[in-house]
Amino acid sequence: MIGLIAILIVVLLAVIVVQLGRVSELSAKIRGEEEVEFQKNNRTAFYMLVFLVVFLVFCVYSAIVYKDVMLGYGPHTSASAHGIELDSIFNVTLFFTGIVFVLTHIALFWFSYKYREDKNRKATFFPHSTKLEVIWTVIPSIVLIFLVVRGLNVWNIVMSDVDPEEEHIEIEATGYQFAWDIRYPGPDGKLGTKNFRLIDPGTNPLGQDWTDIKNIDDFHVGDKFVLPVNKKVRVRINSKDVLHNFYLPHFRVKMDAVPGLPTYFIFTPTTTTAEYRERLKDYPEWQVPADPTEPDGPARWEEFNYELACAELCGKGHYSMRRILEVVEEEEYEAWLASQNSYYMSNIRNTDKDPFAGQLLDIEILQRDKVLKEEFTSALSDEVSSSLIRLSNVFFDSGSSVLQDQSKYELNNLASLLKANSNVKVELGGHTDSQGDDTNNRILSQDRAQAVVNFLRTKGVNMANMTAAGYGETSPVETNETPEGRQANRRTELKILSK
Ligand SMILES: [Cu+2]
Repeated sequence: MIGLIAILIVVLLAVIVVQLGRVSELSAKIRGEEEVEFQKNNRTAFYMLVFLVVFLVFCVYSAIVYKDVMLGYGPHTSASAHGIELDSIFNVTLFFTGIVFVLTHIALFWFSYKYREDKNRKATFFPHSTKLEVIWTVIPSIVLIFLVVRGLNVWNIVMSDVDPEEEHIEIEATGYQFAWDIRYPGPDGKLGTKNFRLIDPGTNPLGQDWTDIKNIDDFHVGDKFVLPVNKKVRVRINSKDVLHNFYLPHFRVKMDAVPGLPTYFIFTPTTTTAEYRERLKDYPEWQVPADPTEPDGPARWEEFNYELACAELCGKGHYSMRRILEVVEEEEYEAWLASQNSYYMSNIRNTDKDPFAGQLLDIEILQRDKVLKEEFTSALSDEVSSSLIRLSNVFFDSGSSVLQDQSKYELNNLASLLKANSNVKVELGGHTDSQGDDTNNRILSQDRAQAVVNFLRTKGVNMANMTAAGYGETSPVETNETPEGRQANRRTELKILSK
């Protein structure tokens, strides 16, 4: 063992001696080759300049060659109104950062050339320059202020909510693992209320409250949803489980779907699917067959579709959260709407989940919300003399003045109309059919009118603006001889007393 260590020490000493010899040899060489080294530095500095020119030429060239794949150009022009604005922000930012990119690269390579090794040059001591600091602070600040203000401006345009009076379509997208459930409001133009407690995967995936008359015509769509061109669309965005993201890349629409926190996005499609296909047709990459195994099949541009995707990595089935959006002309949209079936009518109607089971539900009732508002507004205008509005969705328990739950939606709507027009004075009139005792009918109708007034008061309508009147059976609108006629006579009416 000791022998082995002794041998090792001798070997190591030998190695050290050899290495020391090498070091001195090398240092002598360096002193002799200083000149060679100097020339090498000169050459490298020159190559830096050559690289600078080649690199910048390459950048400009690739920007020109690839301009069609840049946001906002050629086939990638936005298909929505606000998208054009968003793209222009990208491009303005690219313009300024492009200038900075070119200037800093010129400075970087020029300096490495200019300040290459020079035997006669001494380093300059340059601790501070106020002028330089002002320049490199003020110029970027001005550019940044410009970019931020422009960005905020566009952000405000994109994110401002729609005025409820403004014409628009409101749909709802609910994300879950792993699909989107898309709901349309149906002919009444209003989405019904939801309550997560009512969610039942089999019969009520969104938790729609069926006592809300607005839910009755709402319909759900499958893999494809359709929107009309040039109409403002507001999308309510929800999630049932984890974070998802409602992403329509061609329309520059992107918004998180957060469980428990409804979000929205408003956009106006400006290009139909057919127009977008026509646009793609001109580009070689879209002229190849859509299916490579079928060279004679349709080209890629013919098969193009707008896509809804989820832009939040939400689980292993994330990729399957895909839906197709078709943007069409108004008439085609109307035809598509008419071909859709209400979820309530096809799944809930007359089942044990239906609060209106066995009751008449004609399409006019579904339209009541809209009609009530229209009638109210026209009764306030001077041209119309009639100031009587029938409240067709106010129901009472048989023979009593207890309001049924399903009455609350129409009365809520009425309450908001009255609150918005606080100078309007109204009378709520109760009417019965001719069956039963006259006096009892008058008392019942008075109590019912009072129940409506009380309900409206709890919703914040000024008590001083409302009176209740019981007309009993004195003012029938139909004959009392038939059940239909009697049903029409049992009613609650709103009379506008002063505007
Ligand atoms: Cu997702």
